[in-house]
Amino acid sequence: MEKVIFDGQLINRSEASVDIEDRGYQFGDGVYEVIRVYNGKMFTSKEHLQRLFESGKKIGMDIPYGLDEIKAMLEDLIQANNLTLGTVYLQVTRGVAPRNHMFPSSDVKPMFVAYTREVARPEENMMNGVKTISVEDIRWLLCDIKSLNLLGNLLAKQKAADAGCFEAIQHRNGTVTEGSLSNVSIVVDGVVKTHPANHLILNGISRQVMLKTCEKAGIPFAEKPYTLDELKNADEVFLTGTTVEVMPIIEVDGQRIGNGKPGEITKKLQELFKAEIEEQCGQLFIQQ
Ligand code: PSZ
Repeated sequence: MEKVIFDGQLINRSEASVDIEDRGYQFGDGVYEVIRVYNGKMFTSKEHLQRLFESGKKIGMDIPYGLDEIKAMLEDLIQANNLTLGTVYLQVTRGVAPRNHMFPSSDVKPMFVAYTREVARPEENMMNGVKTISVEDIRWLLCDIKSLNLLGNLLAKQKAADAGCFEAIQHRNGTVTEGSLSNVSIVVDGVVKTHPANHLILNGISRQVMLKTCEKAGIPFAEKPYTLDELKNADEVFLTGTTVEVMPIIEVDGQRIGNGKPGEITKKLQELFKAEIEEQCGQLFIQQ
């Protein structure tokens, strides 16, 4: 029987039912995280949970449990569902209260829910690279918050899917920000360049892991904005994200990147990323 965490309790999924006046359901008034699970162990859980607390703080919402308490709950959930390779999704909303734009009184307790899902590593896309399109970034200006409000991201992703592409690369007036569910980096003359972690992007945990591996391996990098034009003319382009890890981009708007194959530095970063996973979660085996 699949288990979920509902209002902090581990229960059967079939017994969990969300109140229609949950503020997450009514307003998208809440924050969330997705944490990767390899070999039954969470990867970079501390960083994800710290970001959850930061997101909560930025919207004036208390997370109703401590970091270690949440980590223990998630470990119990993963174990209860026998999850080895997948993700754990968790969200906290501002709770259940009669619909009103103003925040409810402080006696309304935020609602914590979590569930797991089996997700394979996207081996084929990681090996061959993916095609993308560019889209205008029409989202709000607090993209550093991992908020439940994802309409802008959904519209971007759907445009990509309709164009037969894996991801949409968003830009504001020609400055590349991020993907719909990933961060975007380019490689020019051996230097990795990625948008700085400010209010225009989500500071991806995978982005941070990737930058850490650059530092360790002596690969030069810069957290600086770059244009869509620079991206299209870059030697290499890649995505980072919880489910995509380090994923090569081979095409943007029908135009090839480099020679149309995953680049050498991207491949090196994939290996370094995998080594970070294996250090925390143990050895990874190729699927199938
Ligand atoms: O289930 C999925 O496919 C997931 S799991 C995480 C995401 C999607 N997205 C994370 C994300 C994002 O939503 C945006 C707008 N930018 C960057 C990222 C990458 O963040 P990390 O590396 O923390 O997952």
